Amino acid sequence: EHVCTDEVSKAKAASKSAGQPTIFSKILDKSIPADIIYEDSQCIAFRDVTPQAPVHFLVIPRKPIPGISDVTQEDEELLGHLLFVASQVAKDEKLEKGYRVVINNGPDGSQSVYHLHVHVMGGRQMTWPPG
Ligand code: D5M
Repeated sequence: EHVCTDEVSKAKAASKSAGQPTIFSKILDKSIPADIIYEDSQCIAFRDVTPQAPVHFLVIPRKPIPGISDVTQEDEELLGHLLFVASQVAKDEKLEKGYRVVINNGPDGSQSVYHLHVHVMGGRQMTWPPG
């Protein structure tokens, strides 16, 4: 089996830069713009530039953790906070009919930006399984 969609090849290329500063560091330091819809001392949420649903935003920690596979026990509360914020922003975005929360990790997970982020997608019927 040989899967080679554009998304997948982009993600595989990106994994080679793991550990380097990412585009999300620039969003965090405001050197590039983003549509930020929530921020606090630990995280920010902003709209995804390539939305896969009518509502698609990302919640990212200010701490530059490359991915979910890189967390340590000291990140346990932060991880809970990211999910809590995801739920609150989903409410603000009026996703009362439901939504999907996704964390892509590593090449097989098609992660393309190596700064931990929680995707929240809603506003349409999602399907299962994801690709
Ligand atoms: O998803 C990374 C996501 O990040 C992908 O859905 C596009 C989004 N992205 C990339 N650059 C930007 C900027 N500059 N603003 C907003 N959103 C962005 P992954 O889970 O790594 O595949």
